[in-house]
Amino acid sequence: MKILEMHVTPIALTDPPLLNSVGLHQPYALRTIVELVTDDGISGLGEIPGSAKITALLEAAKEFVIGKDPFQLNALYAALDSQFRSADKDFRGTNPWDQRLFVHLFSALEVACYDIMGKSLGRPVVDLLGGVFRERVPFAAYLFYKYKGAGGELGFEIDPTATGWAAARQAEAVTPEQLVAQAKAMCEEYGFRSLKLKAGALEPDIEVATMFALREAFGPDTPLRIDPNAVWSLETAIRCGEKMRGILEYYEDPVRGQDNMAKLKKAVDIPLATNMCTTSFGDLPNSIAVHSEDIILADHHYWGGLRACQELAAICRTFGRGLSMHSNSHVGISLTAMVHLAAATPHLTYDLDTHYPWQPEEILVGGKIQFEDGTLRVPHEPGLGIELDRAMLAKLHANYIACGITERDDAGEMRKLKPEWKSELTRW
Ligand code: GKR
Ligand code: MG
Repeated sequence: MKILEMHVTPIALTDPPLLNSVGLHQPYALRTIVELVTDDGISGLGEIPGSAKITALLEAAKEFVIGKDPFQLNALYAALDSQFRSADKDFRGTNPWDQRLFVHLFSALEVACYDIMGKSLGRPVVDLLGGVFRERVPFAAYLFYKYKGAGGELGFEIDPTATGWAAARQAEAVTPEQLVAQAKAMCEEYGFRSLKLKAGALEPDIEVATMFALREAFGPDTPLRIDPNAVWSLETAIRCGEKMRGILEYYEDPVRGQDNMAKLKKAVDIPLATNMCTTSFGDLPNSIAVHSEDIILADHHYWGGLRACQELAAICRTFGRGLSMHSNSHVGISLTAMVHLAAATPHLTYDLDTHYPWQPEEILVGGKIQFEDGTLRVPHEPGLGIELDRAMLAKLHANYIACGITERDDAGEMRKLKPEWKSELTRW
């Protein structure tokens, strides 16, 4: 079997004005869809964060992908590694999201190859990753402070006819009370059982008060997490950690870097989690040595694919670290790949993150994937078990062309409202 065609389609998804430590979400979030087609007409799908840089890299990779056997992932990796790895310099960057390109590139192609392998064998991807360990994969509610607005064409406007979660997604949330309302609406719609607050956006005391308001509203049996994306000083993280000690399931990246995380760990008795300080295999030896976190939030887009995340799971199990999954704005190809991976990975110890509720669009036949009690069932159909809605893909590609955004820039978006605003590595 050979790959004959590779199609790369950047898309732009409606994204509301969500706040984080580095500014404000732009009205559109970028993703890139990759489709591989084999000589026997089987097609496979992959999805990764979008940017002009990743589109260019994928285009440059085409000549090394076409002609390869989708079952020979090691050969594909070797061919791409020798051409593109050095260009990347493993630079993760200081933003909450990972800016390395090579891991994204390989992740998109690996997932598409797994989709092809599954379809050609008549088996779901989960079966190629070791088989079903759990039928249903649990996710957490991902809560954001936000300005009023639907994002996309509406920007800071809202659709007054929206109801339920569609209305709550557009509502302002800058106080603990508004955040609780957002959490209730999201949980009502999706059935999530754990809550994660994206913090680092407002004064730490307001964010701590929000955690207590969530605890009050949801009770002690709902696990709570807070993620300031590394903009708290060690002193602030210790002070806030001491306050929240009894109510947190885990404390995600309150401070920057493994050494600060290790110091925090010694000072407060709360499990620490990360998708910022330990983000590659190269980071693992020091993570283990200094014990910078208890839980690693894997992400197949950032760790270089599904198999890489299973290798990470084995390392976490060996060294007594927990494992969960990180997320960024995405549609159903990424979500479904996460579900196959999670279903096949026994050592996955927490409900997964997903931004999925924040995006109204879907590019799969059947529309938005439906959650049941905060979980998704692993598909049993061949491959990923999904089908591309080509009309929606074309529409969201047209959004990409029209919106003019080619790189995520939350700080720039915030400066449109507050010209003096600037990113800081440690803000509080
Ligand atoms: O989308 O604002 C955001 C998040 O902050 C995202 O970029 C992070 O990568 O979800 C993230 C996290 O740090 O957990
Ligand atoms: Mg995080």
